[in-house]
Amino acid sequence: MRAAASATPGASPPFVESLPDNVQVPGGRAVSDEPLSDEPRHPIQVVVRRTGVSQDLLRAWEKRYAAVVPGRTPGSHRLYSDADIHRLGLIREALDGGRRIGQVAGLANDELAALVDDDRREAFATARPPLPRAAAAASPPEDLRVRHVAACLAAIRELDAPRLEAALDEARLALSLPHLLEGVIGPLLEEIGEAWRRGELRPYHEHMASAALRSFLGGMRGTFLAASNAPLLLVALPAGQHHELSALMAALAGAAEGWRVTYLGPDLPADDIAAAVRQAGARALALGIVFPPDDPELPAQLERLRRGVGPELPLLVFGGSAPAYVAAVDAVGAETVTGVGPLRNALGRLRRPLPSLPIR
Ligand code: B12
Repeated sequence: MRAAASATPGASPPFVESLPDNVQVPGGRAVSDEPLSDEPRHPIQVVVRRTGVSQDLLRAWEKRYAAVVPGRTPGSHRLYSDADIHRLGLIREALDGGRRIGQVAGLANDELAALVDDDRREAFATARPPLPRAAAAASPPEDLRVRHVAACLAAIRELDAPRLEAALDEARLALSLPHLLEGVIGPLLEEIGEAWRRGELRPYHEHMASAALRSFLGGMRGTFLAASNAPLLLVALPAGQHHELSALMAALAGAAEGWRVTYLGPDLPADDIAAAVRQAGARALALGIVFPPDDPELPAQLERLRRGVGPELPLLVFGGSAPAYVAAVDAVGAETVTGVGPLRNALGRLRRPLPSLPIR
């Protein structure tokens, strides 16, 4: 069995990479000709890394849908087989293709593989390139997405935090991470903002929602385990910037991409962010600029930050107000990432070593 070359969580394209060497994958075939061992030998951390599915989601899939039934160690720790990992990869890819966990969790492997092959062939047939991560992330099934957003909004209107948490967990169970963040959380936050502006929601609704989302997103990050030698991503918001939820989404996307992530939070002066980058030896910095769009101090902060971290450090800027500072962002050689997909692509790119050029 050939180990997946870049087996960082979430980074590996559909599990093609882990198919045996003798399986040709022009359009990508999900069926494995080689019988996969049923011997339980992989702890949950390995499964998380190889499939990109978080620990919590794995447990939930087992508990609610018996998607796989792992073995147990004498200490009752879960142990998964190669066949389990293969199956979980199929399920994850089926979800990325827009299917629901309830629809696919009960299918046999060959049925699952046939579904996934169909999705690939369909993508191929319509001359659309096989779905890269970003594209897959952008389009959860509309009705499903809308239903999850509506369930969250209804709980917020009722100021019912436990119901909001349950609705968020439901969405998390049903959708892959990219779908959850870009299909539900992002649009939910925009809808909250619009309802607040229309006077339908009061600041206390926004505060309750923000608090629930902060712990939900923070909690999810803990389920991704980066390799100890994985590169470090720092995530922060400069002084005067207090809207941190997309920054928490950025931190989660970085963790799902296999980076070690340190989250510094909102409203931090440039000198402090730069000192943190130097002390921690960060390989990249993601900076949130959400509101206000007209802070006269911010361009100077970006300059100080660039001076503090040196000319080489990749600086990824995101946030609804980032476009308002485009000149200052360009001047410090920062890259604007407009969503979860573009951020993951940028992090994937930064991780891949530059190809060595032939010596002429
Ligand atoms: C939650 C929230 C709050 C919370 C913040 C809590 C917290 N800890 O973060 C609280 C209640 C504190 C708050 C306060 C205020 N808020 Co407020 N807030 C919001 C809300 C609803 C969500 C913000 C958020 O995190 N959005 C996350 C994403 C969706 O936003 P974004 O990062 O800008 O997303 C863009 C990109 O980053 C990208 N993207 C989306 N998701 C992701 C994910 C990743 C990983 C990446 C890389 C990119 C990305 O796409 C988006 C579009 O470009 C927004 C509504 C909205 N539309 O965003 C209003 C909003 C930002 N707030 C607004 C305002 C006016 C205020 C207040 C001034 C209100 C007041 N009078 O008190 C204060 C200011 C506080 C301050 N000092 O800054 C306005 C700003 C208007 C403007 N001109 O831009 C908004 C837009 C509401 C509205 N519709 O008018 N707010």
